[in-house]
Amino acid sequence: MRVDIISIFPDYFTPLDLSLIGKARTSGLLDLVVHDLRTWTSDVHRTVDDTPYGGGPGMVMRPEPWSQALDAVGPGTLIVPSPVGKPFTQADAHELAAAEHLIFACGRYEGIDQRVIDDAAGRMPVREVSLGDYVLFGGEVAVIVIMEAVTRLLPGVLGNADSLTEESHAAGLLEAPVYTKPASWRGRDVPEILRSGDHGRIARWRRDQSLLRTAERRPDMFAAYPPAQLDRADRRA
Ligand code: 6GU
Repeated sequence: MRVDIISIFPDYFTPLDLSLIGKARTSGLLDLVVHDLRTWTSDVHRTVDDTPYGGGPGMVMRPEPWSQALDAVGPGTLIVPSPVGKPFTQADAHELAAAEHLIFACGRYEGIDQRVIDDAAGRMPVREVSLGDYVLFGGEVAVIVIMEAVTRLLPGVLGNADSLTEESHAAGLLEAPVYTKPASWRGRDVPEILRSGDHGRIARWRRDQSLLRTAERRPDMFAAYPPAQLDRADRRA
């Protein structure tokens, strides 16, 4: 997969050299390039922003540097992280993981001139995505989050493909709690059933914990869970 990230703060992306994303890059599974938006400015001050039409606080990113940047790196699937985007989900991560080329446009200040996004949509798929109902300084940290969610879905990145099918959100439920050694710690014991070796009962216990956790912590997710996916033992739980 090819990924281009455009930002006025390229230094934000040094974490993408580390851990499994770094490994995906050195192994050639991920070809990721970070660009400084100011590369595509033409004035001596390398200006990327201006005052908003209609008035109001803050500054807006000017269209000219963005159009030149997108012409230089595109076309590809353009992702614009923004608090006014559609909520980013695991389903989106799967869709993006299937793309050949992703382009991330990191806005700062009050955002990017809307015409940049509308104009790009005439040439390539565009998604404005939000991480949640809060406001960040800019799209940079959101891009790191989205890249983690996407990269771990690329074939060959995770050693154990089972971690993908078993995990929270894959099945529309939260995962059960997990434990490791020691069996007793600060007077707290690992649930006996997990040490029983009875794989049938363990699977049932985990399923029950998933349902209970989801119902308590994510009533929205629980309500959306297809009733056809509930078995008879689930209904008892
Ligand atoms: Cl994706 N970007 C910014 N700037 N703020 C956000 C966000 C994204 N998601 C929530 N708040």
